[in-house]
Amino acid sequence: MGLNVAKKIIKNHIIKGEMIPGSEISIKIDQTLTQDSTGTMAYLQFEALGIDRVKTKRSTAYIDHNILQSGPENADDHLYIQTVAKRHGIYFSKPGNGICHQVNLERFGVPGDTLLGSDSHTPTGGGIGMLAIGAGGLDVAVAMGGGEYYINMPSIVKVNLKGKLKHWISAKDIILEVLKRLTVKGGVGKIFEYCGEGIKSLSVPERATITNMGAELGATTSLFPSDEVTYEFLKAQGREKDFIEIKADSDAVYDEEVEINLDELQPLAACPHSPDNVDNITKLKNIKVNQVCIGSCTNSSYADMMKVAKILEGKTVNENVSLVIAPGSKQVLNMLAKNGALASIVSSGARVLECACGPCIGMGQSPSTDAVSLRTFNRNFEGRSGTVSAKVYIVSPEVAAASALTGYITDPRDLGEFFKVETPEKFLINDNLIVPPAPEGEEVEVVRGPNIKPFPKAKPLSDTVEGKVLTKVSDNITTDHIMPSNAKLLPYRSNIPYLSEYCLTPCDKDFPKKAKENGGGFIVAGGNYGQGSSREHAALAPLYLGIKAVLAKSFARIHMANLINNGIMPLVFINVEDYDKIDAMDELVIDNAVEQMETGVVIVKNKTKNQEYKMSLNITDRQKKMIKAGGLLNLVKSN
Ligand code: MIC
Ligand code: SF4
Repeated sequence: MGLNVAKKIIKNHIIKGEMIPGSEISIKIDQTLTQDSTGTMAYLQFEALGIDRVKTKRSTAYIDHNILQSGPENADDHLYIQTVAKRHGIYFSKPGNGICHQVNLERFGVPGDTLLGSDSHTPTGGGIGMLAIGAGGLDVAVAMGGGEYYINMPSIVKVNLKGKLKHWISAKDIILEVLKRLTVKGGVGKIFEYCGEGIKSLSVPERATITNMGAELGATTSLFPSDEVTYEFLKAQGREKDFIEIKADSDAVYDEEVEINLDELQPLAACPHSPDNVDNITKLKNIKVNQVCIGSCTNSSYADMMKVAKILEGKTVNENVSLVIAPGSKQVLNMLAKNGALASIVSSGARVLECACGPCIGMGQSPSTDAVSLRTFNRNFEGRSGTVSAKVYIVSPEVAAASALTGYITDPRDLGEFFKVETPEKFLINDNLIVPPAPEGEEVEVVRGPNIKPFPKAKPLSDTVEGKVLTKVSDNITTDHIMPSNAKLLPYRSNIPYLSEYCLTPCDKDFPKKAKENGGGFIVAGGNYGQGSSREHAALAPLYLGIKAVLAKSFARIHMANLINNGIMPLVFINVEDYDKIDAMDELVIDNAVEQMETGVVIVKNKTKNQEYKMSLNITDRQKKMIKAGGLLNLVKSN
């Protein structure tokens, strides 16, 4: 039986288990990446493992999320990351070099390699034929130390792209179409493998737009084969030696299939407040736009920026629109500066931001009250922009640039004559913002600023777990709700005590206070709890506040792993109706917790209502050991 691309890479990296969907496997990790807002924690955890040198082929620490430096906290964290990286064998990408996923694709991505990144959009690397997975910082720390990475073997979905994109329709519209069909829960436990005639006309950065937003499906990862297109991209990056061909066998078997006819695609937008709330641009045409933001790890490649520059060339941004543009990397910005496209952008009235995440993670450019903001980003969760009442639409760069000119949501097909931007034969290569690690054995002092506080460590599971339901939340709660990130909070990513004061406050402003007053307790949640970011802080802050278990209808993959890694039980309602029976402040107890946990079914007693709920703890034996030991760090150290 032939193999698909995903299975070929997994087969080459598998250490334990078998490739049977749903069963636990462990794989060897070739490369890791971290970014600054998850990186400090990941490196503190790496240090706690007591390993001197990373054991990966390449590990890179990027600074891209939090580079506003509105106080010393960011700069302190950057210095810590720079020095800890140098000390332990990790490459350091200085602020200004670009967004981790964009730079990794350009400079380090290798087809057929595995990449584990402490950022949920790590699957961007799937655009170059890597098996690239997002995870919590602790999993990445363990992988840096040479530890294998455990996942449940995903089922593999074939996404068969037929035909060719029509003029003004773009890669963004492909992934928005997938999201429209499958929703933000539709990818859990799956890998999306793109194939078919249609992939031939998609460049590596276009492919990466698609695999990047596979994260919004909740997927484990997404990927494309490594083919002629991949070779051309690597050659243009001066890295043809990194190329290997990886294509699915002609008789490859898949678990599911989705077919998309590119000829039929329309320009699309994800409407407020979810990436799967997708509609046709033609239906949204009269909506007035206040702000347009172009960039992010999804749409900030050279080709994206060139398309935008050409649309803006010789024109002026509408007087009622604030347009900001953040090229994804120094390479992209440098090329735009050299070929004059930057001049078109600037003279149109656009404001050019640093090559970083910026507004995508609420680091500035919060829209005005009730504003409509069009963004080429990947997430439009409520409040993520920093303005709770803002209405954020996710669109392609073409739609964004066209709308910035007219002041209304605009179909780019109305722009008139089409132009095509080709992948350049040679990208401008200058890696002078990558600092290599110190040679082995060389002394490096690791600098720790006062903002870096010790992270909370879980305790081994006790036999009786009891407490109150501190809050009850609904479906699709994101990690932005659990641990909000914005310009005020992002500087405190290495200070869990401070961050915990904001934990779950967008849903329940008194949550931290109640948790403290009651000495911790439980969270009750709906489906897909914890979708979005890989931030471990969404588990560490609850841990700090004494949360013992989360009772939910279902969990998002990375958040569930983060909870377990930090010794918090993710319990799933076996009878979904039980969710409705529980109220906030009910008193719950789990007797014989250790014994019950081993069986995989846990009875939670509601002392207030005199009821019992059957919960499943559908986790592997290794994860059970972790919960028992009080988290992954305790387990790894005891091994
Ligand atoms: C995001 O897009 O939500 C982030 C910010 O990049 C996060 C990482 C973080 O919270 O630091 C992610 O995607 O994992
Ligand atoms: Fe940065 Fe936004 Fe990409 Fe997250 S989604 S890595 S915040 S650009």
